[in-house]
Amino acid sequence: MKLYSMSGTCALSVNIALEWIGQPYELELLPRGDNRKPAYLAVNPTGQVPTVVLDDGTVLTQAAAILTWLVDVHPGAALGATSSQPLERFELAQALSYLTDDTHGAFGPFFGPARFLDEEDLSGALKKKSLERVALQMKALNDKLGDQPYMLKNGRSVADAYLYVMTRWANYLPDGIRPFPKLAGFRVRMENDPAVQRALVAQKLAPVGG
Ligand SMILES: N[C@@H](CCC(=O)N[C@@H](CS)C(=O)NCC(=O)O)C(=O)O
Repeated sequence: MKLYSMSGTCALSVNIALEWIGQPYELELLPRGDNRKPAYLAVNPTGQVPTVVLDDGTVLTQAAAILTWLVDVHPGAALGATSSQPLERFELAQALSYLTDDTHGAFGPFFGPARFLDEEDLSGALKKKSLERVALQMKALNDKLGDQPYMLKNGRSVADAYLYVMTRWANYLPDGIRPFPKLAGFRVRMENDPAVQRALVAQKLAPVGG
């Protein structure tokens, strides 16, 4: 199995999940820009990461779908609910939808204002607005986490791998993660995990602390 990623992106979540699972995998860390070159577009025409290519050539895209698939094919790793627990399964799907759509989406105009408007002089205002939405997302995630160690009440899951990436991106907020103490504690907990540390090294990233 091969994971395509770019340093600092949401594909780190899949890398963390793979480290939790502990089975061998290959990682290709694309330099920024190579994801829009023909070689990678032939693998994933959207040019986005993560992409997972299985040994038989099957191509898997979309972080939430990849993470759910990993839960299913590695039940022993206990990274989310199995299909025999419909309500737990729902909670995992709900968490991944929220993170990959609402939370990741809130960052969209901040990371790429030109995708949303042509007027360069307005991009500062758009980025500010984007971060306001991010702050609302972080507040909701902070409240949801509460005193739980992980996002789902039944324990660690692939949703935590993705939540961790979002908490790293929270550093773009003017006050960083400081206004969200539960998320700050979660981030430290994750960074104390040797599997997360291995994924960070693989992705050429440093821990960011609480
Ligand atoms: N809906 C996709 C979004 C993936 C996505 O936005 N990936 C970003 C990195 S976090 C990316 O590849 N950006 C590079 C680009 O679009 O050129 C998913 O969940 O996998």
